[in-house]
Amino acid sequence: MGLLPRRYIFSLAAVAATAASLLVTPAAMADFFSPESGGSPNANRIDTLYWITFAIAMVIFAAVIGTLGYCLVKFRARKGAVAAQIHGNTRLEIAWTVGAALILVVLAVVTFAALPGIRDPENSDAAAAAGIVQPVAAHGNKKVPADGKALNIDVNGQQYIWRYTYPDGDDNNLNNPFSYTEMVVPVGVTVTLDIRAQDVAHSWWIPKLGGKMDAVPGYTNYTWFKVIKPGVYHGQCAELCGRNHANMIATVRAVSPAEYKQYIERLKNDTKSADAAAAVSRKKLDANPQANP
Ligand SMILES: [Cu+2]
Repeated sequence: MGLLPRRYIFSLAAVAATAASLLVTPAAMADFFSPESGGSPNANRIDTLYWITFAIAMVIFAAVIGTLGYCLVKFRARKGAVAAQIHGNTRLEIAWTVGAALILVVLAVVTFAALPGIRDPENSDAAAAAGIVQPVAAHGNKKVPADGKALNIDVNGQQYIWRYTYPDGDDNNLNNPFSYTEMVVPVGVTVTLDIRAQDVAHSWWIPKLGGKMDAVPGYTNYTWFKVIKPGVYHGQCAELCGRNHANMIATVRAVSPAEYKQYIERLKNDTKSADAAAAVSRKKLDANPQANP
């Protein structure tokens, strides 16, 4: 027999192993207590709302545990002491019912006050938006900034990759610039997303840029973000979508507005030169169907 009974050693080992598994997967720690934030105003507001709720819960937790501790000591078993037999206490019962209801009302008011700032896209920074944002129409669940302009990017989930289609100013959606896995956006510009899936349900999630949004076949869901500072923001498909779900990663790379414009130009030129090369091959093949271009 050692210092501790065997069952305690097993429980301690289990707790230590669980804690260690968090250390080798730092991403799973997120911000540990609260949702990740810092990338976009909506994510920051989600974080603030979380901390307000957490603070209220902590006050209640301290009050409950404090009362419990006080009663444990004050009313502990003593020789000859006889416990009082109590049958209800109307005043106390009304007090804790009204108290609990009041807490719910406070949480509801705070939440509903914060929701519009989380759900509704805000305006782009004027300096960043020039030559990038376009008028975007609000409809159904789709919210747009108050000035009616945004950079609207199409997000398409498929097993097991994300495809992003950028606007190019004309009505033909078939010739738009697009990229896979990494989305490039300008800082300071409000990006509205139309989120779709073409096979099974996926979920778009870049934790530092806001909440998750389901990508469901047959539906279009909408969300937004506005990146505050340049950098790479990592995310992951958040809906188990098949055997390669774990590798369905997504990143948003936020660059200066000028760099964004260059990026889109490069995508367009890449597509143009690929089309031209394909046309040359086509011509060769038409001229000599036996040749392998
Ligand atoms: Cu997926």
